[in-house]
Amino acid sequence: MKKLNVGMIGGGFMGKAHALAYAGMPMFFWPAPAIPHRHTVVDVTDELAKNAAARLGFDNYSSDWRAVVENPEIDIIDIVTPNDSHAEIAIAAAKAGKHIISEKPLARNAAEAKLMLDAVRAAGVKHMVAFNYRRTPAVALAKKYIEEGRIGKILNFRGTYLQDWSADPNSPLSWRFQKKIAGSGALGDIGTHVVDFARYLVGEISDVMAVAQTWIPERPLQTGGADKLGTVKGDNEAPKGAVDVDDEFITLVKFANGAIGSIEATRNAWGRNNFLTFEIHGEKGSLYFNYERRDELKVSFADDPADSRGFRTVYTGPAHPYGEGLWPIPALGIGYGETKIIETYDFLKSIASDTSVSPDFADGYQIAVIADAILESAEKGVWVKAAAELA
Ligand code: NAI
Ligand code: SOE
Repeated sequence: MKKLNVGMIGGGFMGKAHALAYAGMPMFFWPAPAIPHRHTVVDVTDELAKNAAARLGFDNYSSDWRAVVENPEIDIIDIVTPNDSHAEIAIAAAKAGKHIISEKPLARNAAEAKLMLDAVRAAGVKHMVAFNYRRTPAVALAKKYIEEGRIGKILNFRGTYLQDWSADPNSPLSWRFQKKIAGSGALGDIGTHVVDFARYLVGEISDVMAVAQTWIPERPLQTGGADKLGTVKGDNEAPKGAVDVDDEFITLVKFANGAIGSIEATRNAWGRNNFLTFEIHGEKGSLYFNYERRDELKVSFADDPADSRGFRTVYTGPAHPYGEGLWPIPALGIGYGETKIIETYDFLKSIASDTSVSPDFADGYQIAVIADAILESAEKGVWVKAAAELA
């Protein structure tokens, strides 16, 4: 079985999730399309990188991502750094002929994302952007029902992503609150996951009409380091820095196929944790998903008997997408790790079988175009077109 050497750039939250997926994928999906080998992990200092290698099971470590990108032993570059370095690393990796998986959002804006797309296309390498939530089996099941026509023509998509880790003003000014690093706030960080759902399940978004707000304009400074997502508080007496990204946005959307809908995201909604939801209404039925109950897809079909009409719950398991590799009884529990394991499986399958995989950098670019359009609409108070030229 082919072994593919991974060079992973970044050893924080996503470094942990991706390393777990490299270790776990062949245990779930056997025969594996290829065996991912944790070759080298990179972080900003040798000390951090050495620590990451020990924790995450990599053979080697480095503080020089350029050297790792150029290393002929490496087959895959995995980008799990904050958003400002995705483009530079991906473009260098493409030039070096490496297959690339990059965390979301693909880049800070559409212009950067386009350069990344051009680079992977010119190099002919495989590329994927890590919108892993669409690989939750219940979400893939919704896609299957839609493709089978079970809910008919789609009329409406209503999507939310609500968290509360930044609602406390003492959650420090990590990279996620700085435009020069993150590109945007709740929009790029979590709203783009909902945009991915909308495009995956309904179709291309053509127009947006948005509002956006920054609720907490300054936060205690944090110098460098991984984002602890509000679990380590800043010092209220410490110097503060300005937040220059959105804390919250809401947008109306029009789809190219005529459907309409809304998308909203905030990290300031006390009581909400990973409240990533969609409700889709079609001419023949409705579907509802909430990641906080990710084993469940709620379904209601128009031809259900009148005396039992209403949402019922399908618990995902062996009969459903990816069921052949996951746990043998429905509702044993799909976790965040499993979504990353499935993502890794599909990415390695695309490399081993020389086929494309979705979402790829073209999807990441179109999502960046939509995100830019949402910001423009919020600023100008007008509808904005959101379609990229993808010739
Ligand atoms: P984090 O702050 O936990 O970790 C980032 C790591 O990258 C740190 O160890 C940092 O020292 C290192 N780093 C920064 N610049 C570097 C460079 N130039 N070279 C090497 N290492 C560098 O960040 P987290 O949460 O892991 O986020 C990373 C990326 O993953 C972001 O793009 C984020 O949007 C995305 N993400 C995606 C999630 C998903 O569900 N798909 C969940 C969380 C984050
Ligand atoms: C923080 O809001 C975060 O870690 C995002 O960066 C991820 O994309 C999301 O999946 C979980 O929350």
